[in-house]
Amino acid sequence: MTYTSIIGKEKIPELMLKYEFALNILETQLNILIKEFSFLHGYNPVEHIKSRIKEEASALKKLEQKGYALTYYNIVKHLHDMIGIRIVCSFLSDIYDIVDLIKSSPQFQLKEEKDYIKYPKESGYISYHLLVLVPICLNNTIEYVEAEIQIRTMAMDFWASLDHKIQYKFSKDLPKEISEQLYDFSLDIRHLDQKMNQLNQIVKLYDKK
Ligand code: 0O2
Repeated sequence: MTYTSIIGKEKIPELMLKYEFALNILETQLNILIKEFSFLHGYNPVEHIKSRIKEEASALKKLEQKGYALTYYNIVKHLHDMIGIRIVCSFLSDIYDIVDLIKSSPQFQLKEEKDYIKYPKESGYISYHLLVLVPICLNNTIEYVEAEIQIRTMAMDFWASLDHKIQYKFSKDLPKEISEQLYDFSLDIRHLDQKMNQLNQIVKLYDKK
């Protein structure tokens, strides 16, 4: 698949620039929010943050997988994760602290929320997704750009990274025995996260003593 096959491709460079601006704003806002949280609570719930703008080739592949024509319009309308930020936390409870923090901040406009922790995907995928609208000012007008924030523990991130690698290797046709094993491993991850979270509650009691 080539870049030249997109309808409206002349508008893509400007779109990519908008994504870059929006990502810069989002990263700054999130960093401030998390630093303030750490200052107030004396605890930083975040292990690390990763961000990316989806490359054109991946965007085209995703449009094709979703059955949409390769157009500029469809990228804007149907790809909600062109801007992606992943916040990796230590413990399960940290995820909900971060989610509450983002949702209660007036800086973020929430568009959608997906709790794949309570309702894991069929593959076994677990994470918390927030879709936010980032305001950017261009030519004296405010435009809202969508961005997906994925919030997960290190254990969930470990599973998702390896799952992604394996899925990529097999393209669409993941053999059943492999998808079943991946699902089973995701159950182990969920169990481990719960146990670690319980242990952390006990550790917190020691802090209070
Ligand atoms: P990449 O390479 O991470 O960018 P929708 O937006 O609701 O129309 P979509 O896009 O499928 O549908 O939304 P979803 O499932 O809420 O979020 C998509 C992203 O979540 C994926 O982006 C992955 O990052 C992650 N994800 C979802 N399901 C899985 C899974 O089964 N395994 C892994 N490893 N990650 C998953 P991309 O664009 O698919 O990939």
